[in-house]
Amino acid sequence: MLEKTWRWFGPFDPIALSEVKQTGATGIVTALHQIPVGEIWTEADIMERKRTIEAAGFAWTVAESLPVSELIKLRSEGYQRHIENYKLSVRNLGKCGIDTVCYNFMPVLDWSRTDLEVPMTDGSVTTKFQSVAFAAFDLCILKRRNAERDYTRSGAESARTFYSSLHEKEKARLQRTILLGLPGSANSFSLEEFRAAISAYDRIDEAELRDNLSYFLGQIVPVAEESGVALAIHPDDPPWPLLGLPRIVSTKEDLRRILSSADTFFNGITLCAGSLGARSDNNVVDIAKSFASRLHFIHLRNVKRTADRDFFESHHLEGDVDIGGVMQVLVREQRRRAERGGLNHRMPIRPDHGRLMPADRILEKERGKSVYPGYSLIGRMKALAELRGIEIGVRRAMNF
Ligand code: CS2
Ligand code: MN
Repeated sequence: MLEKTWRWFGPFDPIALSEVKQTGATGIVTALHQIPVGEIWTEADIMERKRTIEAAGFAWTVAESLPVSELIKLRSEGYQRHIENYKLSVRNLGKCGIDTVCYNFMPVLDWSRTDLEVPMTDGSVTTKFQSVAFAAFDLCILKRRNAERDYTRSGAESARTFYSSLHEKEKARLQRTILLGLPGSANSFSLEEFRAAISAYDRIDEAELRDNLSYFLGQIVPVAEESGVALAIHPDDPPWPLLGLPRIVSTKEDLRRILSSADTFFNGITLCAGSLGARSDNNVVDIAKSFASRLHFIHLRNVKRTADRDFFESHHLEGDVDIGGVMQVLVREQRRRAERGGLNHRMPIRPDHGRLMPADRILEKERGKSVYPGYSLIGRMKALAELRGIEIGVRRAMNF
């Protein structure tokens, strides 16, 4: 069976490991969020977290994420120190027996949505991305220099009309949503900080960012290989450029290029079905098949596309991505790896996001802590249950 994992944000996560126990997950995916991006994950810090996880009866199987600093992505002043630190963190993870590292290479932003609280008719709450709202933020709230260049005339006009249709409260909510910090961090940007972070990329186009990624891989992959740690790049979410920032991990072609830039097992992919699936020209099953031998971590999640570059997060078995088809590829690949006695045949998967259920709200109230959007207990428990069921169904049908 594929290894079932659960993302846990550490001791401050409102969900306890004792609760994760009933979900069917056996592996924990976590990060040392307390360590500033760019600094070293020491063996002592890693071991402390590992012991907490093991004491609760789990294994720590993937580091998600070992974040890549903006300095490295920009390759600007100070990046070498961060690269050396990254190498040390990878070595330390290897020494502590953590053999998979997830990271991404998205400038400034991690995943982006325009609404994190979309009520659905079944009473659950989901997230969505709406291009016109994002453009409205860019043109009317952020007022990014030269933003006009990134939109067609009619696109910009629709964004302005959309913006003027919003109440003040809705405008403020849109701003808050887009500036919200990454999952795992409590910080969010101010508009000023956000502008500065973006303008650092003024001179960086797609080609240059690709170059910086291959430089990074050239430095880190040999260390990963020596340490027995498989690197797994997470695709862009959503998989297209935002705010004039280049994005280079969005399509099958992008992934092919990354894999061939350092052609070893240790340079691999996190297959995030929901991220890739937001683009109608990405066939996730085909992508999974094409790169099966280099998939080190799998995020299963689904999206429903409502227009070009608009989507909401659907229930896991209901969106546009053929999760059953992806599962077939994974099950086949796991068998192949096991037969070869190969590396990494655990093939860790996790439900990436779940709906916020009314019962999750009660839990939040009781604990006086809110969960990160997409990271509630009941919503993800449902998702994981569905994924486990579909895996067994697929295995039966394939006689595996
Ligand atoms: C995650 C990402 O919540 C999510 O969507 O898949 O935040 C992911 O952890 C990072 O992009 C990986 O570096
Ligand atoms: Mn993901």
